[in-house]
Amino acid sequence: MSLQNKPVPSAVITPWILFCAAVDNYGDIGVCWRLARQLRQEYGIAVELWVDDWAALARFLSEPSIASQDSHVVQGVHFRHWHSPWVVSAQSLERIAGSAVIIEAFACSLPPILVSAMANSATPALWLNLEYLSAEDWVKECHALPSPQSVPNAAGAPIGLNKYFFFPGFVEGTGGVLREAGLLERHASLQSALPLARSAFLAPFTLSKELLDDRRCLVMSLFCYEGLALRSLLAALAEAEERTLCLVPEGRSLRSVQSFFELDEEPAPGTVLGRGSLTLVVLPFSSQDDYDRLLSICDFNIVRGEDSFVRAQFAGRPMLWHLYPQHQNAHLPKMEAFFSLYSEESEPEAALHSFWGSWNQGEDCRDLWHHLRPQLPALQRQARSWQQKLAQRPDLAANLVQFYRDRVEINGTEGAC
Ligand code: TRH
Repeated sequence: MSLQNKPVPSAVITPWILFCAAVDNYGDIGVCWRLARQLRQEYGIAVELWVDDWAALARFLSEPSIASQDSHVVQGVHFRHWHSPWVVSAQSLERIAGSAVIIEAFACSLPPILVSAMANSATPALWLNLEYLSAEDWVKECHALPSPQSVPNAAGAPIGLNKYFFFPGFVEGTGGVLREAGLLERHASLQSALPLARSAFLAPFTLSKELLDDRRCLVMSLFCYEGLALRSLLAALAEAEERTLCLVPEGRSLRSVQSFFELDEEPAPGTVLGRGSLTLVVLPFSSQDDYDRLLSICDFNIVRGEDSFVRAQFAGRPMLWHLYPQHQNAHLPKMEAFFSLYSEESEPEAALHSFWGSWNQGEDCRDLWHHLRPQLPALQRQARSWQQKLAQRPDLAANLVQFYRDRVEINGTEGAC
């Protein structure tokens, strides 16, 4: 019996509280929102999601009206504005400290008064630090480890409290990745009627019938960070023999689009640009569900960060992962670690590997793209095989619920140590 079908014990229904600090971009809020929705919808858990950057949240959810509120419910998830300093009533503090689970997303540091209230609570919440996703080997060693914290009580004496590291990952022994029920079925349904799904998606944009009817035209989504690699790809697409329709959601990629097309300002959503064999459409930033549709209907997806990277894997299309760039190329070992899991070591994958490597070092990728493009049909088979493999693993929400059950219901221990 899958976890989703198991009866949910009443203890699981008591609120889970998530704290999210938006670092920059949308990855942090994207992951927290996706997780919160799944916990609510598939496990019936009441979820409260505290977010510090309320303006970014309003943009992310395309709900400008929430900007003037401090609390808002979307699809059953209760969003709350995390002000600094964090001021809550004594009653709320006690309620939150004694909830079922508190998730500190991406080491965002809980408000000190909450940590202190947890330490002093008779039934403290299970405290988890949800970490960034990585395919590196050490993740297995660190996943689910407790980190004992010493918190002073009202009299200044130390009280022990455990915080657990919860590491998402791709292999057994890690926390898994987010995958809600029905995701693969939705992709299969869109992809089984691809021409229809594509024309429905592209209907709002002014594109010639000739382009839309061109079966050899490659359809690509592009959601990455700006830079030379991106500009070199646009140049390669423009000079290629076969056409490309490149779909670019609003965001940082547009800085390079602007400079490639020598525009005075960043192009607005709805703009269609052309050079040589390349047609480029600027898309509005959409809901997460519509972004999944985009990934599903494309032949190749360029994705970034953490969440779009995982979603592209489940879309089952060949892809390029643009990692969040780190000082001294510290992101490259992360790329290599993932690629060695992802790859079946075929020749087309060697071309993909070179492309990913150069792109993630900010190099010119023009020639590498020309070499890669003929390999896409073979890479499509490999992407599908990875999609199926990944879907066999328990997902992040299921693993979190299981961790909670093991820790609280079977052992009867919560955060206290
Ligand atoms: O925005 P990102 O670059 O986030 C990154 C990573 O999370 C990284 O780990 C972190 O350290 C850094 O931020 C600070 O990329 P990511 O993770 O793909 O998040 C984008 C989110 O936006 C994801 O949830 C998908 C969503 N999205 C939409 O909802 N609609 C859209 O139109 C698009 C393009 C994306």
